[in-house]
Amino acid sequence: MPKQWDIFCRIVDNFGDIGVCWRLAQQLYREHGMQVRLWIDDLAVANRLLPNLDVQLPQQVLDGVTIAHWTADFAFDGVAEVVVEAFACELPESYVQAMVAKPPVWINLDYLSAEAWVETFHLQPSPHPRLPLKKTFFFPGFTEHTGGLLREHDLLTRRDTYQQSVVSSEQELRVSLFAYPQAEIASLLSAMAGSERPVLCLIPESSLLEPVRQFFGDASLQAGETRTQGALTASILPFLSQSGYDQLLWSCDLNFVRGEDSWIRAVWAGRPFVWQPYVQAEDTHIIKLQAFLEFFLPELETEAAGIWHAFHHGWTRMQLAPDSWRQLTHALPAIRQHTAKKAQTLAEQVDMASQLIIFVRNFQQSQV
Ligand code: TRH
Repeated sequence: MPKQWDIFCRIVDNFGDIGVCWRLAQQLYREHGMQVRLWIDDLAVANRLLPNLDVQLPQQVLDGVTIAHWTADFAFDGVAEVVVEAFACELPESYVQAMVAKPPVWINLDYLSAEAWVETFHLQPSPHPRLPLKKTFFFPGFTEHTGGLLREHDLLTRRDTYQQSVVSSEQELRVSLFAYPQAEIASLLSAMAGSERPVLCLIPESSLLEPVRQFFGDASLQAGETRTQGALTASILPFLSQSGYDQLLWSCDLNFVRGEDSWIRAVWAGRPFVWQPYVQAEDTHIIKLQAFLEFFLPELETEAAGIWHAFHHGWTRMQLAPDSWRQLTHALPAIRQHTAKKAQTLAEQVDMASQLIIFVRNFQQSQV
């Protein structure tokens, strides 16, 4: 079994690319004993998630993973046995040329989607147009015929222990909020302010801070501070570490998440969530949303499913219907039960890091 892995991560924008790559790198090292080098082009963004990263260093070891700065004058000391090109980030040309002498297992790790076509494209090979090299498309996904979802082997056990240790308030609805800044933040916060039940809304500091400041009419609002309006108490948290963010999700009655990685962490939290997909051209994100809801909602009782479906579409399309927040809060007990069950079922599938290991092993054997 090859042990040396190079993962290439180009941070397009936001935190999802590095969020996924870091989790994967960690898991390959911790759970499968791989030697992992993670190439990152933007150490400053990575530093938000990895507070112990030294952005000045060209190379460093963090939690067992070598992190190398991927700069314009890219230099490397040999090609790894397995190369992961995250999200079609395009490997440096010099690296690709060097791969020819001893071709590695070359994997393009794609974005997550619940769309049906993913099963067909998962593990399809793609020959290099000029060089005697071949890469394989690896698609994460929700079914057994895809590459699976990122999940550490002890994640649900740690979650259960944590959730049992937290006494939740019967009175207050505890919500975490992570979304794209163009979302209808003001409508949501004012619906929360008009709730029958007190709402504590926990907001990790991100690009959401600006719309939240506007809502409260207070440009000085910052991390560590709290504001109230009606039934709403909004608390700005510092941007959390990935494990701190997991715990936040585990502790809430409802989580607003976005993109790719926080979405799946919300699923694993087993608590109700509202997912806002990353906006893409030609409404591709709406297609992704619909595919996910079609996968996730069946077996939830009809009324709650209808409310949850409508809220997701309203939130993503930025057309929240006036009564949708009240309806959602009433449907939460049914949604909570359903999500917990769904997380348990999904956790019975082989996780993504293990599937990559299996693929690499099979690939090597087929070459002998
Ligand atoms: O930041 P994102 O919007 O990333 C997006 C998506 O991945 C999208 O698919 C991609 O195309 C685009 O980037 C380029 O959302 P995402 O995927 O949820 O990533 C956020 C990461 O940040 C995730 O790993 C969780 C982490 N996080 C923390 O560690 N602490 C925090 O306080 C918060 C709010 C998030």
